[in-house]
Amino acid sequence: MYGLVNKAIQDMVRTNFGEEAWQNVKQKAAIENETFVSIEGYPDDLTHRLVRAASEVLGLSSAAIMQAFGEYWVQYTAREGFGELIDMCGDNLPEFLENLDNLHARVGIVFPKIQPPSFECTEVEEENLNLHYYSHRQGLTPMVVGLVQGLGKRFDTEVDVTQTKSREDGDDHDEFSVKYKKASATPRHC
Ligand code: 1DX
Repeated sequence: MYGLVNKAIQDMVRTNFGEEAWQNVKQKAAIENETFVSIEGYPDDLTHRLVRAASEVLGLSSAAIMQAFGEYWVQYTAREGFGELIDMCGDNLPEFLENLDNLHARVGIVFPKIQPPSFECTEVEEENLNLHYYSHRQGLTPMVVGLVQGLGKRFDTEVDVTQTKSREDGDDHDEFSVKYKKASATPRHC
């Protein structure tokens, strides 16, 4: 995956747990290079080692780390140069989820080595939809829960994400039931 992903993990660990925690994660993950370059490709294995090492150092499950990371990714990419891209892809949670493949297609024009997952929304209603997640990669599913929660924060929307199908259980892709409710406008007084 592109280095941006590893940089975001690094930033999350540093910001939330401090420099010492990050040094421990790096050591446990046996990272040789000092710094990640956003637009350079890295083996997926390195990302998995980072998640595993963070899990051990911080005493959280790998799934918890990935979920927290998904949520972090939304704000991190918004402030690390991709805010306009993200703004362009929707004004609310369901619209953004419907546009995810378009977002990745746009990134792919400039960074052709991206191997984006594919997301499809079905049964889209006022307050819920089914989100289908197709990925070239294994083991990142908990991150999707966090990604959707991060989008909820971004769009001021209460979300509830439950996985309803799993590749681990033999289904051909992962599926989530997403319930959402936009926060009502704060009343103003004159
Ligand atoms: F719900 O692969 C909300 O490297 C979501 O299964 C989900 O293959 C937001 F410059 C620039 C670059 C770089 C921008 F080239 C990525 F480096 C992409 C920015 C998406 C914002 C996918 C990252 C593939 C790298 C993948 C989980 C799980 C998708 C990570 C989250 C908005 C992004 O992202 C899987 C790769 C961007 C960029 C966004 C992703 C690769 C997502 C989301 N993906 C690289």
